[in-house]
Amino acid sequence: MRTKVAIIGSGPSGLLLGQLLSRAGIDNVIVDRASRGHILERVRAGVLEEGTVGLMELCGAAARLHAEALPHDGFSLAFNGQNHRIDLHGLTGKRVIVYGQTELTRDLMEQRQQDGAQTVYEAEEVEPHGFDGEKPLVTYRRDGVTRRIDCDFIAGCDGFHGVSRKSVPEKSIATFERVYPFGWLGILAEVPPVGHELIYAQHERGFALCSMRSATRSRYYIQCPLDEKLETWPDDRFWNELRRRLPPRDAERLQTGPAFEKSIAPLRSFVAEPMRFGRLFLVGDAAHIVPPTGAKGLNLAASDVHYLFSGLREFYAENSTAGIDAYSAKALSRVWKAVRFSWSMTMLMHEFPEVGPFGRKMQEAELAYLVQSRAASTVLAENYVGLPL
Ligand code: FAS
Ligand code: PHB
Repeated sequence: MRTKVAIIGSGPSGLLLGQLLSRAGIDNVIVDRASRGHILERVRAGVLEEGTVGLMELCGAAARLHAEALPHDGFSLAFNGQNHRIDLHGLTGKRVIVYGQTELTRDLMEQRQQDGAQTVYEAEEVEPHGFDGEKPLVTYRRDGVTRRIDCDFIAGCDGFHGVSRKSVPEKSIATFERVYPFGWLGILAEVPPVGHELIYAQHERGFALCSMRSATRSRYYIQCPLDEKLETWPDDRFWNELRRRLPPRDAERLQTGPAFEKSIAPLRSFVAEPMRFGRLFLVGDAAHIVPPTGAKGLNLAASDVHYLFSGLREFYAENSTAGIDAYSAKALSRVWKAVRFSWSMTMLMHEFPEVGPFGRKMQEAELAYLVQSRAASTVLAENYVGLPL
C-alpha cells in the first residue's frame, strides 16, 4: 500500500490530523493496534479549548459537538470551605467547551468513515522504518499477514506508550519528566452535576474535581495514593470522601448514584525533544504528557496537529519544507507553556505531605492572592482557556 502520510494511532491526534489531511486532499492511512470499540471505551478528557473546537469544525465533525457540548464561561476554585469563581469570559473574552474526549473521538471516526479514508484497527506489531531517509514506511501484522505502507511521512500519534517515540535512537532524543506521588480516582455517574461549572477543590484531605459530560452525567475525581486499589473504593466511600473535600454548600447539593465507570490515572509531566526525526513527527501524548489538572492534554494534541497539518499542507501545495522544518520548535514552545501551567496547577491544588505546614501556607497564600487579584486571575484564566496558537 502507498500513501502520503502514514499515521500511527487513532486517538484524537491521529484522527484530527487524518481528517484535516483528507479534507485537504492529502492521502493518509491510520493504523491502530486497538479496536475501534476499545478506543471508544476509554474515558479521558472533558474540556476543549476554542482552538480545538475550531479544528473539529475544519474536520467537518463539529455538528454534534455544537448541538450537545456545554460552553462554560468560568469555573470555581474551592478552598477553606469557600468557592471562588474565575470568570474566564470576563477576563479573557474566551470560554471553554465541555465535551467528552470519547464523543470527540466518535465524531471524528464517523466523519472519517463517511469521507472514505482508510483506518486499520487491531493492527499488530506496528513499526515505523526508514524515517531517517527519503523512503519511510510502516509495517504491521493483520490476520497473520505482515503488510507495509510506503509513505512520504510518518505521524507518530500513538500516545505515551506507543512505538513511535521508542523507535527513535536514544542519542537523538531528550526527555524531561516529573512523576507525581499520587493519582486521580475518577468516576462517571448518571447524576446531575453538583454545579453548572467545574469546581477544582484544594483540601487537606486531597484534591477533588467536580466535572461533567452533560446536564445529567457527572465526572468526579479525587486525589488518591498511587498504590490505591479500585476494589477498596465502593461507591459510598467515594461519595463520602468527595463530600468531605467540598465546601459545605456543594457537599449538601451533591447528588450521588451508581458509578458506571471507575478508574485510577497516574499523573506525570513529560516532554520529549525534539518532536521531529527526519520524516517521523511525534504528535500529542507520543511527545508530551501533562497532569490533567489544567485540562491541557487533549488540547495540546490539537495544537500539535494544527502546526503539523499546516506544514504538511504547505509541503504538498508549495513544495516548501518551511512549515515541517519549524514544526518541532513551534509545537514545543506552546507545549512547555502548557506543561508549566499544568504543573503549577497541580502543585497548587494537591496535597503534598512532604511540603509540611510551611508548604501548605504557601498554597493557601497563593490561592488567596489568585482570587483577590484581577491580574493573577487573568494569568490563570488565559492559560486555562488556552494560549494563542
Ligand atoms: P492517545 O493515547 O489518546 O491515542 C494513542 C492511540 O495510539 C491509541 O488509540 C492507541 O491504541 C494507539 N497506539 C498506542 N501504541 C500503538 C502501537 N504500538 N501501534 C499502533 N497504535 C498504537 N487530558 C485532559 O485534558 N483531561 C483529562 O482528564 C485527561 N485524562 C486522562 C486520563 C488518562 C488515563 C490518560 C492516559 C490520559 C488523560 N488525558 C486527559 C490526556 C488525554 O486526553 C490525551 O491528551 C489524549 O488522549 C491525547 O491523544 P493522543 O495523542 O491521540 O493519544
Ligand atoms: C474531565 O471532565 O474529565 C476533566 C475536566 C477538567 C480537567 C480534567 C478532567 O482539568
